[in-house]
Amino acid sequence: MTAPSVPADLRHPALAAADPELAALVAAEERLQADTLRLIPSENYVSAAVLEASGTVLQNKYSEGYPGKRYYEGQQVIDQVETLTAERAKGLFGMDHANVQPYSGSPANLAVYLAFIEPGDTVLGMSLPMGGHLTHGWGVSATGTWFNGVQYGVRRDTGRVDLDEVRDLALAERPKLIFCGGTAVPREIDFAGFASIAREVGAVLVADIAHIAGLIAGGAHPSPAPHVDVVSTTTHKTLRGPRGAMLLSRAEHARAIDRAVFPGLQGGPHNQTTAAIGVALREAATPDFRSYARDVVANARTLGEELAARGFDLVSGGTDNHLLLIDLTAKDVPGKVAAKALDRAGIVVNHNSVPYDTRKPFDPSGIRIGTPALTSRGIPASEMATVAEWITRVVEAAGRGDESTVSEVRSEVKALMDGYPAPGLPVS
Ligand code: DSN
Repeated sequence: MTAPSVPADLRHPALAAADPELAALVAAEERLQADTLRLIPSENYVSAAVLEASGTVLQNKYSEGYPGKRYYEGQQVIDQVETLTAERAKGLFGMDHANVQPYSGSPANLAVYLAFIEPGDTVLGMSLPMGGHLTHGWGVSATGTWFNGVQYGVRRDTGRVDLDEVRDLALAERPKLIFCGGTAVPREIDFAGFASIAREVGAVLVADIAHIAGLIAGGAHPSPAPHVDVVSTTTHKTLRGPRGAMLLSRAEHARAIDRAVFPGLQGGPHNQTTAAIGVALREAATPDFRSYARDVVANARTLGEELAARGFDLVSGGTDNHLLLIDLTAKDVPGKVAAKALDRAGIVVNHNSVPYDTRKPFDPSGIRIGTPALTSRGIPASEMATVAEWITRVVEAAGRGDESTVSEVRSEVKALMDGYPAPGLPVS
């Protein structure tokens, strides 16, 4: 790939001097993130403080093991970093135990399997095309290959999970592990309902809150803490931390979780990431973050209403959280065609399967959008009509091959973005 001709950024002088080619790529990505309307619901902008913590000398240190029980010396500081971060995680999410070492969401979920079940055992999770995650027992994932993945979905008429159906499946299949949560679930998760099913069949219940962790921390979604055995989450979505993950659990599962993460699955933790998670958790405990979480949901709800008013078909009819799943079948534009046109217009989304999709996963009928990143820029609900109008113009233009409308919207997007500088990025 040819590096774009972007001048080396003075924000990273050592990088620019040592490796101008990569410095130029970093500067180009900064420009792209500053200039575009980023609507991928699993992405965000971290604060300058989180960025700084991610780039510290903590990354120079090996520390396999846990605080006080390491396989390397020189842990005087690292032990404090990890303990502080784990304490903040426990406090924020109200769980007895926190393991802050998983490298990301998939290894975190794999550690849960290692902690609680054996290969061949049954796991019940939401199917990927219905909104679940690969690691909830989907066939092409190791979790659906090494374990017996049984999958629930959403009802065709409501687009929502039907707990009676989940219970029937659980009673028939007797899973040892149940996952609730997912990656394209626009509605509130009924943790208490899942817990009652898990108790009935004697399964360990895991809430995968990767998408909604920030909403839970900010009080904009109910907490799983009173109901579930384990909470798995990434730290970089609505929680607005670095790319990483955490496993939280009841006290009785602490040892099994810790042994599964290390030495079961991973080697040394990424200490610079641990510190940056700690910073994000401190930020997430503030009143400002509570307002942010509320605003994320308000923006998504308003954007959903504006899109529905323009003829878009929202799976489940709307949203309770940060995310909208849109079926473009009625617009007669495939999801990928729409996503590519939106990208050319400076509106970044991802194409996504919708429940009961008749198209293939790599060329599906839908797009998935969300409001965490735009809300981090301070873009208010009053701008959602404009955003919905841009999406409408571009998707309809994509259907008729009208590139000039796409270019017009690109300029309008850039103008709005210039008015709402992104955290952690240079101002234009
Ligand atoms: N991180 C998930 C998402 O984009 O929702 C995919 O693994």
